[in-house]
Amino acid sequence: MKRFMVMVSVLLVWGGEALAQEMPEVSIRQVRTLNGEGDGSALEAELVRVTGVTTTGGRQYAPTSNCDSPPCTPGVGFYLDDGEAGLFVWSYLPSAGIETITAGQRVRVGGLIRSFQGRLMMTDFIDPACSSDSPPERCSEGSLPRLAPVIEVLEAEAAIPAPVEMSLRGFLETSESMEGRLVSIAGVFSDDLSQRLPRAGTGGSFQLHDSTVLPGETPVPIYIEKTTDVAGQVWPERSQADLVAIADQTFRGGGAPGDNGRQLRARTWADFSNFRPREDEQWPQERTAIATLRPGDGEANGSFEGKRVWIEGWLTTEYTTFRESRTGGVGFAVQDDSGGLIVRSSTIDHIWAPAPEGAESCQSNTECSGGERCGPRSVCQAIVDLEELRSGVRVRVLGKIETRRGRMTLVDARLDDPILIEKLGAGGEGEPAERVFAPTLVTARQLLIDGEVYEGVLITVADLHLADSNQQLPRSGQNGTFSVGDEENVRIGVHVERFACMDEEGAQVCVNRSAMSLPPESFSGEDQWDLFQFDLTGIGDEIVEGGGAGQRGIMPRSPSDFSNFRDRRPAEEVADAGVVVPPPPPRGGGCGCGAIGLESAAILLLPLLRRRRKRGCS
Ligand SMILES: [Ca+2]
Ligand SMILES: [Ca+2]
Repeated sequence: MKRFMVMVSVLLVWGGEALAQEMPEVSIRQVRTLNGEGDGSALEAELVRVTGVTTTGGRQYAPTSNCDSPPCTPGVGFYLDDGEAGLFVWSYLPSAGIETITAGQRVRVGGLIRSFQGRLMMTDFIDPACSSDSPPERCSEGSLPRLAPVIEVLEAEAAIPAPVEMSLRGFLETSESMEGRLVSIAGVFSDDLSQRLPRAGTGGSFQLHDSTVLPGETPVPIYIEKTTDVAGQVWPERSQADLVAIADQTFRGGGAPGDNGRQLRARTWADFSNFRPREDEQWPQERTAIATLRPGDGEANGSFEGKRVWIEGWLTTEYTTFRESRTGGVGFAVQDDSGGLIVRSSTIDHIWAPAPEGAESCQSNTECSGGERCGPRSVCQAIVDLEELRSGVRVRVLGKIETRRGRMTLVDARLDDPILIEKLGAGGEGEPAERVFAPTLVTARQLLIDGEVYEGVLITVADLHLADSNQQLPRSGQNGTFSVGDEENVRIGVHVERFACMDEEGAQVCVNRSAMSLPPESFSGEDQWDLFQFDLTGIGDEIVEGGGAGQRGIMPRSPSDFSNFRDRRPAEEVADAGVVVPPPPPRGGGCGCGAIGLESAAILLLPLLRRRRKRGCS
């Protein structure tokens, strides 16, 4: 500050350009040197001159500080780079002439060095004459007169310094010395299909990833001024691009700048080049038999864990049986001749028709015609309503293998790279378009010992009873478990999905439609519900609670998967109790569906169970 005052006392008799002549010439690197506190330039609040080549034209940038109110003209600015360091020059004074600056001019600029929210710039300054002992008259009217940075064009056409090549990670790790410089970053992409560049005439940030800042990590924003031609452009979906941009920093609040608020600043759409499909993950070119995906003995995960796979098979459940959420997505089990697998996605609202031979490749929907859309494998494909995905249909699924709490599932590869589900017709090798698998008959003991083989597979375990008669089914619309056992008292878990339901005569009947205590009131054995036996069909499952071994279990698809109810008690005992009619399966009465009460639901369900048994499962 002292130095500033000395300089001012020398300069006060001159104004304008003459004033600039007296500002000390420094390199941009010197301006970039941090002060002792580390929160601004070593030349903070001083008037200096720097020389460099413009890397942007003027009039690109919106106000970057709170100018005096009311009102002030929109700020204009440009960037300067001398091949060693870069600097933002910015003014809100209409007299600055910054608008006439074009990219690629060698200029000498004099002005005030100032940091604002982490961004260092050369900007307008108060007329030094007003600080003198006898200030001129103009200094006494209203706010103190300000002067814009003084610009001398030394060369009308100069070579713009080459951008500094780096990765997004490298950029985040740069220091103050890189701010204001032109940088180039190869292979940037968005990991969110719903993300859009700002609409024309508006500004905003666009979040970027690359091979060093992966999806799932905090992305790096590029700020797009509303005055650039980037606003209003369309980022081709599932594409990566090479990018040239200004290294920038901006953050709110005080404190040392550190690495806070590193962002890029867009210059022009021409800086986004070489759009091409992303290479970070490729879809497999061959299908894998489902059993191959399973881990071997003693392994937690198979060799496909975290990888993208392609499977084909037939649905063994409805597509909504194991849904990700109440609002959308799909969840179902699929089976081939080798094994079964649970498929889940929270991102899709349609499935695809198989891509025809020689289908057009694409990067976005706009490149596809005839109602087709750009599919996950970057080819144009027709879409099919989700409703066509029924139990028994043949499908191809491309997704990522992910095991959570012991349960292996096929899920979306990434947020912006959802699972691909194609409804297939009959296959070339005699595969039928529809196929209903008979449940594999398994004992509770086999399920415990060889559980992984049966995971995802439609199975039936016979002769089960409630392991503890005091158990309650999970509350309505919630996932949960209860325990069943066989006559050897081998116990397995029943894993209830909140969408384990079936449509029956207009009403949805769910395993856990509403909470109920067992046994139901209509059972004459009173609270001895465990004295009844039933067979249970469902998808073989595993859930690891905390650490240790997984709990093997079975996921019923609907109430009708509980079948063949009968009394465990000796015949004479049953006769004594006067029981003739077996109780309904453990399902919720009342259902939240209003009309059906507990007892009437029981009556409705009995003929239903008989019908299903007659029809058979295979
Ligand atoms: Ca800074
Ligand atoms: Ca497992």
